[in-house]
Amino acid sequence: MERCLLRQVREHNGSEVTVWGKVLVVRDHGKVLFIDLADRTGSVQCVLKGDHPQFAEAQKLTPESILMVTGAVQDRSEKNRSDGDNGALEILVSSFSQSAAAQTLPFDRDADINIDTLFDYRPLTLRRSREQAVFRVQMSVAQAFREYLSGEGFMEFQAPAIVGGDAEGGAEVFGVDYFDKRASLATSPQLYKQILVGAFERVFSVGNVFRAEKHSTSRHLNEYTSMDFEMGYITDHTDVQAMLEGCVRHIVRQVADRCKNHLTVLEASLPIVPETPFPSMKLTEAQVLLSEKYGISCEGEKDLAPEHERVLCEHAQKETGSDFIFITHYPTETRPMYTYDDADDPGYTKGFDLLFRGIEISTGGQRIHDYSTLIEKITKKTGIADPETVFSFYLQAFRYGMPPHGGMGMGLERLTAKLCGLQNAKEASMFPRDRNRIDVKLYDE
Ligand code: AMO
Repeated sequence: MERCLLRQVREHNGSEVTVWGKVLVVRDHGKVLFIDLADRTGSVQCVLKGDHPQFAEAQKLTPESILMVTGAVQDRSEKNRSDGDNGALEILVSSFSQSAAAQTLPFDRDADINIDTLFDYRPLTLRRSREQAVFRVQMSVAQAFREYLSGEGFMEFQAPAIVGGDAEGGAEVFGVDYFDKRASLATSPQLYKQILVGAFERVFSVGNVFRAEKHSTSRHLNEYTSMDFEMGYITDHTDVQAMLEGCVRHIVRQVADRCKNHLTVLEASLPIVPETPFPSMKLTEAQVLLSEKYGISCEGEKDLAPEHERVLCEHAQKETGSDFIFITHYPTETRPMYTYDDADDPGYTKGFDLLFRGIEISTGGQRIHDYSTLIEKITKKTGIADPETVFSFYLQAFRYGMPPHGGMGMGLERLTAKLCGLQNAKEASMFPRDRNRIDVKLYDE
């Protein structure tokens, strides 16, 4: 008999179906035994009476075992009904066969577990409803990102992971042996997305990037998924901010629409996304605010500390009702070589960070498009006297006419974690890599 998905069982009330899934729980009452079975679409209660020829076999079934069940769909007795899609139904088992038996899980499926257990048993913890909800939300985020930008005339591309030179400043790259040469893993698709503006005008990518940062924090991964876009013919960084705002609005709307049940499982609340431009302030203004209103003295510092980002987000929420805030104009010296300087604000750049629920989720801005300005900036930043010797491939795009352009990169794990109310961005990575872990722990504490 053809497999009936559990979502469709209710369409067959009164007739026989064959369902195939995994055992969630077995409840043995002696004279009657219940098996809760789940597949990707839902769950259902299966029932066996004590005189069933396979009753003794059923008593030995363990959670997580894979079971094919054939039986008649019927209404549950009034007092046994529960909430949920198949809560008023059950399958009266005529026969079952076990496709795979499971050992006992090494943790309690529904309990809170610590982060090491979460990752030590990742092949199994991904089966928990909480983790399923996180990655369903994540899928909707990436899907909505693609939808929005495709609708705005952007073309998707796949960026290379093996690169010759680094875009973001050099220090934190993983080197790889590339035949008899040295190459590295890409820290971002930056140089490629800029090159592609010269060819396609508007491009985006969703792909893995690698950072050899020795951080052990709740926001850093050594491999993460970067959602990037780059667009030509802009006036300045505010055009990029406006595009990102539209994109974030679409993402949140789609998550709200498609992920109601998952958000409920996670006890997560949707963020407030303004329909008007998001609040935005310069770094120096933010520092004055932090100092004058919150007694945090950080004026003159080159960047915001995590604590500053947290306070600024709380401020934006309280004062403007927005869960998002842009901080613009970081100092030239802290930003990569491709960043556009603001002639009206010497020493500062036409770029931004987007903060959400206490953390930076995106960086972006206008880029230098003029060949000689770029050559000058690369030399100043890197000390390379003739940038053509190192960056000639990238520089071709600029020698042959490049429109004013800009773009941004957004970490999928950080955004997902904040939407789902997770404490650690690593929880929003199916298989996180950090200093201490590539699937298995690398060092004993
Ligand atoms: P940046 O290096 O700021 O900018 O990264 C952009 C966004 O990527 C995420 N992110 C990370 N997520 C997890 N672990 C990490 N180690 C990590 N590092 C960064 C953050 C961050 O805001 N090329 C520029 C982007 C651009 O200007 O287009 C870049 O990569 O969410």
